[in-house]
Amino acid sequence: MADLSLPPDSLFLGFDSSTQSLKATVLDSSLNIVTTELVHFDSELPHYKTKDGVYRDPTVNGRIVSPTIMWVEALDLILHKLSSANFDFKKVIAVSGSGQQHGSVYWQKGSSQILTSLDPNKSLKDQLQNAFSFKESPIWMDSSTTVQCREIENAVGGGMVLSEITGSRAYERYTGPQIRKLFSTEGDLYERTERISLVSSFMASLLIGDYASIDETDGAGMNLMDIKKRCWSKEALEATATGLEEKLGKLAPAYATAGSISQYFVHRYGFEKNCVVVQWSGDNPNSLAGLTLSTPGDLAISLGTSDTVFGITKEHQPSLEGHVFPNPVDPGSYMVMLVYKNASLTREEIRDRCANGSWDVFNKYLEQTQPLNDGKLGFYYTENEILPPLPVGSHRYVLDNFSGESLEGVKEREVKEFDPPSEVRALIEGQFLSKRAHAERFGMPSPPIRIIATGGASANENILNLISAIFGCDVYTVQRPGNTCYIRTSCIFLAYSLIIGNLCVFLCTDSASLGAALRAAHGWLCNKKGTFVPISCLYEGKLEKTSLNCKLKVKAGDANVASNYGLLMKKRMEIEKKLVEKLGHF
Ligand code: XUL
Repeated sequence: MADLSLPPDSLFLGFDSSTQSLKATVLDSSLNIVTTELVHFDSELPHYKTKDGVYRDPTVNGRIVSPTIMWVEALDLILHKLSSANFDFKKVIAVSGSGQQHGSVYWQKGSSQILTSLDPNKSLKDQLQNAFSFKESPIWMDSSTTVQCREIENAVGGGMVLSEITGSRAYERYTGPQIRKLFSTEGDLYERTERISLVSSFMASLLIGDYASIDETDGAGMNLMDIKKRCWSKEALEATATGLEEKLGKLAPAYATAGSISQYFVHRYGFEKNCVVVQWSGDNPNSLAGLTLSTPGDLAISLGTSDTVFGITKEHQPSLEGHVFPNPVDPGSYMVMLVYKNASLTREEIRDRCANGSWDVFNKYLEQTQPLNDGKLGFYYTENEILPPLPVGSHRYVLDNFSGESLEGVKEREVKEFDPPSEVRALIEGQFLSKRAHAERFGMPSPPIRIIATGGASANENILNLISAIFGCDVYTVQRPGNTCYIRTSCIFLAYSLIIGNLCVFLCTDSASLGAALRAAHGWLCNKKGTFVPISCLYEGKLEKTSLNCKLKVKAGDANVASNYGLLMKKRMEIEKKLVEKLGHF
């Protein structure tokens, strides 16, 4: 039998370059977490003056960007922090990572030269300061490209045709519409761009000291790639900008090796020169890997700066809602996904406004109030939402005559406010009713066999109880050794946490950096074998002994409650439809 084992004593490093932070997770060869690290942008790199890791442009509706050089500085800082903690870089035989999806980086002509000759005695920031034609990277929160979306869809024959070709209709945050906007409005800077990277391939480029390919999974988040053939689509490229194919470079499978780690990291941090960098991919695809999602009946819900719902399917069925990507760890299947922009930042806004800024009070309100919230339904958007496409605003309704048994004679009445406990429940019930409704509409399993919850809010048992009640299935979370890791209080913004002295106990729920570390091991193995090997070879028969193991947290509750929620969901979708008809284009 072929030897598919990982070398004992070797380590695998996974990053997650996300909206608010850069995280790192290290796995050993038994796939157990040995260390984690984090750089929080707002608090640890305050000179960029970001809020939540981004700039919200007050002069252009929906324009949201991040300073590209901040991500560069964060990479040196996180490695410096690991080095100060005596982390042994020599043992790392493979590195990979996750990037927030869709965000793009614009390398100025001549930058490849800088990248290939980085000096380990100077910081990355000092050397790459002038490497970008656009200094601010458009990111996934941006919603300023509605015009470009319609132009691209019209040019290829409509939204459904684009979805058939690329896996999604045109979305404002997708990289193609973002590129089209820069091409149309700042043509000279576009001309001066020699390479366009995604956040994922950008970070991989820093590590290999050369332009890394875009991986086929994250590439599907651009409205530019032919999802079946896994190459750039001529029609989509032509509809977007001229000279684009050359600026995008080649595509590569997620399990491929991008290159060896550059001399910069060998000399500055002590990596071995033959340490390989496996293609980085998007944060959601890496979470799918980290949650070891492999059964089509399983659904994952990730609760973070964005909330996402995703699962696996064998077929690509084009739709005007949701997204399809190639599965990053199985070339024979696809990943399907829904994305919500109003997620943890909206939960925090309501916690601050209604619960004195305290998660304890927030949780008490969830415990005090009854399922179905006496027919109170709320829609809360602190950012322009993706799903449904509604602008910033709140809408509250009371359903008169609603008992949960039938919708006959039930009428909605709009109200201005709810009492604080009802507001908290309306927010959380609303977020998960919407997820259930859209997941059902998109053809995801209903009810799912099980839900695996991840991300900061999956540490909140009240929220897990509500997920199980609304979806009517068991809810699992990802288990960690001891379920905690210790990091400095600067991370406090990022998860439900408990302060002990000057440390906080942080529930390690970042499946994106964990998935990246796992993919580093997978890519290393594929590289060693010279061919693709199924990722399950790494953990088959021993999953419960690894940090990848999922744990049952809440058993499926009363089926009647889930069915009552089904009625509330139906009513919510009727109201949502009316709201979209009235306000739906921003
Ligand atoms: C996915 C999406 C977000 C970002 C967040 O389509 O836009 O989930 O990936 O990092």
